[in-house]
Amino acid sequence: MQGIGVIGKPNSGKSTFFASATLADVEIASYPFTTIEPNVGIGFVRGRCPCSLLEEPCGKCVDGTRMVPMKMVDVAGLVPGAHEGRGLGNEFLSEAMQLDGLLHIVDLSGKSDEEGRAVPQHDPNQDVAFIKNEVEEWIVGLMLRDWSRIRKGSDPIEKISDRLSGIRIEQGEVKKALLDLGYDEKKSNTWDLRKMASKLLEFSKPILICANKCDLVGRKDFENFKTKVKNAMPTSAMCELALRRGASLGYIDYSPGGSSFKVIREMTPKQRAGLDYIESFFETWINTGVQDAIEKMVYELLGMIAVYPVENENEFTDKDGNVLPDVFLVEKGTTAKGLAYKVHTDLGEKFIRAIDCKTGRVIGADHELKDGDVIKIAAGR
Ligand SMILES: Nc1nc2c(ncn2[C@@H]2O[C@H](COP(=O)(O)OP(=O)(O)O)[C@@H](O)[C@H]2O)c(=O)[nH]1
Ligand SMILES: [Mg+2]
Repeated sequence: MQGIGVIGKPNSGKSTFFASATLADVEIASYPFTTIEPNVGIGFVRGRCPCSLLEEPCGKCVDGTRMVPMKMVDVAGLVPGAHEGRGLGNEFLSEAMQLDGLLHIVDLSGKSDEEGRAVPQHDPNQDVAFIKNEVEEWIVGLMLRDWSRIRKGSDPIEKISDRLSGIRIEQGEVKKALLDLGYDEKKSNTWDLRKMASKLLEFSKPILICANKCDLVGRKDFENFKTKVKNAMPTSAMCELALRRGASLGYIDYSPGGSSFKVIREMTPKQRAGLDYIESFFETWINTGVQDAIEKMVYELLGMIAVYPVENENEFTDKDGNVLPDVFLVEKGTTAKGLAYKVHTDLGEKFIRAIDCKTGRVIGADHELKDGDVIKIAAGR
């Protein structure tokens, strides 16, 4: 998995969202939850830890919840005309399109225009439309670079896939998109590149709308917004960041995705006022939505599952005795051998068989893995 990105216009809250998502006061295996480069960091999704099957807890999960790491990228702000290079839009779009899925952070408060400048009123639906437009036009531009060659002769699917391989859109996805649009290889087809771009995005680069700054509006405003943008989730990146900072500094108990927090250390009146704001936020909203949005993207829209490779099938340990040392996010449908390749190319090449450690059963190369599987891979020398 390459990771997920946050995109949107300037000032919608992308960096706040990214900072909150990549801040956690835990360090797991080789993944400190922190920023790798200014705009690249490690976030996580929650998973049920398989250590409940062991006599002793693994020590890496919190009450049975394991944080499964995943790369996140804070893509710089996109403005209208980005696909033509406005505001370095080309570069930013090309960075975003390397990723598996995108969270589009929309400013639901309506207090900033399409360029992120403060205004009294702005319709957030317009932002959903303009970002979609920029992303689609950028893909159209990519296909156009080769279009005369693609339309001539045979195998347009293969040629389009070639053109799009740089942004990791696979041949199967191109085929699915074209068939869905009524493409028929036996007939002469008319091509609507814009519709193709839209379909390709639908099948291979899901975009989830995060209606951010929901703390500044009421539920009704969100419901209104949602009538036009079906898959939107309400988020308050600012509240999530404050909560995670408070937790990492030891002032409060809070677990990401939670619906409350508990004060555990004395604080200044200013800090207290900040928490009062969040307390009233929780009266209207179930949670900040940040963790839920990430998990909806990873588990639902991208269809990922979390699997745990180990070396000892009874103890769930690696060769040094670390319990459940690693966890990988892989696509649904990944096989035992596929996992072996993800752990190490060598392990894939020398794969003999695997063991489903929860049941103790031997499984073959083509066995499809399930979420939460603990897998031992046996390989030759
Ligand atoms: N009230 C509120 N403000 C937010 C929220 N998220 C971000 N902001 C504020 O919006 C401004 C722009 O945020 P930033 O993350 O820098 O936006 P970016 O340009 O999209 O990266 C900052 O003042 C943030 O504190 C939110 O959920 N609620
Ligand atoms: Mg920013």
